[in-house]
Amino acid sequence: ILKDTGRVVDIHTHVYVPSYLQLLRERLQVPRILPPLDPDDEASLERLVILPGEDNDVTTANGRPVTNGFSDVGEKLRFMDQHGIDISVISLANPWLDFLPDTEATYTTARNINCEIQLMCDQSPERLYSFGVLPLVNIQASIKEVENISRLGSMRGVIMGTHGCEGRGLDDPALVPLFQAIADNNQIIFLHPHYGIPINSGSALDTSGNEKGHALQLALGFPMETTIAVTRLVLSGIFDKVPHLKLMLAHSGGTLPFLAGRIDSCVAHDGTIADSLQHPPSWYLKKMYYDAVIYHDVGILATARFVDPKHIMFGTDHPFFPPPGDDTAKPKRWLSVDSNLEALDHAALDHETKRGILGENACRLLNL
Ligand code: 5CU
Repeated sequence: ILKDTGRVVDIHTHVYVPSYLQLLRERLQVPRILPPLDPDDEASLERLVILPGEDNDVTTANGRPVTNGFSDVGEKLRFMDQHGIDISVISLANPWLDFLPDTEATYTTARNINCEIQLMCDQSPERLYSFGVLPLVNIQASIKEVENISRLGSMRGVIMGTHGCEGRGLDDPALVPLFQAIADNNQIIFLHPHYGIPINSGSALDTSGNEKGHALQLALGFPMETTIAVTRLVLSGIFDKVPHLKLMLAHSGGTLPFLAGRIDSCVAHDGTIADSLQHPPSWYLKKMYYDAVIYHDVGILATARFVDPKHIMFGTDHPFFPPPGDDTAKPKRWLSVDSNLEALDHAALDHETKRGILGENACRLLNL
């Protein structure tokens, strides 16, 4: 689609290491893995049910098939070859370890998963890098894990959701020492949604439980979750306390590039909040990094007009969103990848800028 692109880097691409899949298989509550729908059919795959409330809606209760792409590094490399991707920065997919209790076993689980991810990357060290995972239920254990991650050669930072420690969110003051440790270790946080927006079940604004499949939750709930969590984080003043904290936001920052002006304006009209910050909210938002997983040239362009386009990086969200339809009739290329490539191709940006988004920006930022 795009010619003469230089290195292509996928910074939004997930894995579930085998031990994590096993952990989900042993669970009776979401997040969990269900057995294949048709146990007599060898081609029938296990089902991943992870989103809150997904099991209560007839259109989502069967989750999504657990394809090889979730855990097989060979499959990841085949997918990369198929789509001309030179380097992938892999990360555990949601909901990470958010649902585990505060025990030594949880800290060990984080350590083991990071070790498994590093071993995956060791199979193709020129092509695979990674983000580690933290046992966020315990902040001291997470700080220790950040130090461990610094010793793992493929790792460039950590992936986390919006849950924080025991669901208190990212603006929980108790997280400040963890953010400080992440920044001091020169790691970046890849912030990714999972929960959607908290609305009482049955509300007209629910994005899940409405018998409309996953579309509303993934297309709207996820980006609004990111938008709210990051705005709260900015308003907490964390970037005045830890100015060198680096964040990379999934899905082009949810709706932040579009809403930044409104956030600035509302804060400017509230003296107490405005005085608690050294800069307007958009000043901090412009320092962040954004993926390009937005599937439309208008979304790419809005992001590129809001932040320095050097802060934007290509991603695929593999192995989620495989080609729709019958497995046997799978097209060679994935629609989800090509729609993001086409969006970039069609965006009114110059060639150097597109080249940067496709790979060079990630190489520079993450030292790949
Ligand atoms: O299909 C889905 O539910 C997802 C998900 O959970 N996480 C993600 O990154 N993409 C799609």
